[in-house]
Amino acid sequence: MAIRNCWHLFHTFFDANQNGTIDKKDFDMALEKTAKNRSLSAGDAKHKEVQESLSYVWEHLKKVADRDNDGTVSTEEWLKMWDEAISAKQNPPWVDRYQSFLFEAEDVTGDGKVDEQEYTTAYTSYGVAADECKNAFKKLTNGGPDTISKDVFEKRFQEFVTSNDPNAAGNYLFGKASF
Ligand SMILES: [Ca+2]
Ligand SMILES: [Ca+2]
Repeated sequence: MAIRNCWHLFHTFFDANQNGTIDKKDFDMALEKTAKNRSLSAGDAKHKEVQESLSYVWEHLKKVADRDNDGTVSTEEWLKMWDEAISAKQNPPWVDRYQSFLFEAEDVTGDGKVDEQEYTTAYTSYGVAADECKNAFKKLTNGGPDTISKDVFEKRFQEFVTSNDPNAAGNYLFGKASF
């Protein structure tokens, strides 16, 4: 994966409390953000589903990446996980579930498509500037429909992870329009 994408994913999305490592607390914050964006209350079936997805992602991320078993994933451990995944041409085992979580977190109306408004709302909650989100969404959907389906989302995710082409649309999946 292009190294900038690797760090963008780490610092903007996974290390939610920005303390330089990924641990359970970051996933608790991700749950809070998602509940707020989607107006979910604790006890709702949907809230429970999101919580289960995030636990799954964290448990599997920890299993594959936390080599020294200290309960956190450091930047070195994160990088090593991706290096190995890319060499093996196989996504880490938590990726499918994370994609589904993220897509559903963004698709507020639940119509199976993410539009510019939904994309911007989701990523501004992770601290990406709204203008940057809007520009990134244009690049992400360049030449296609103005919404992202789950299939397209998954294709762009693979580009984000594996492509070294700075013009690949997948670079814009996580709200960053300039590098
Ligand atoms: Ca953290
Ligand atoms: Ca560790």
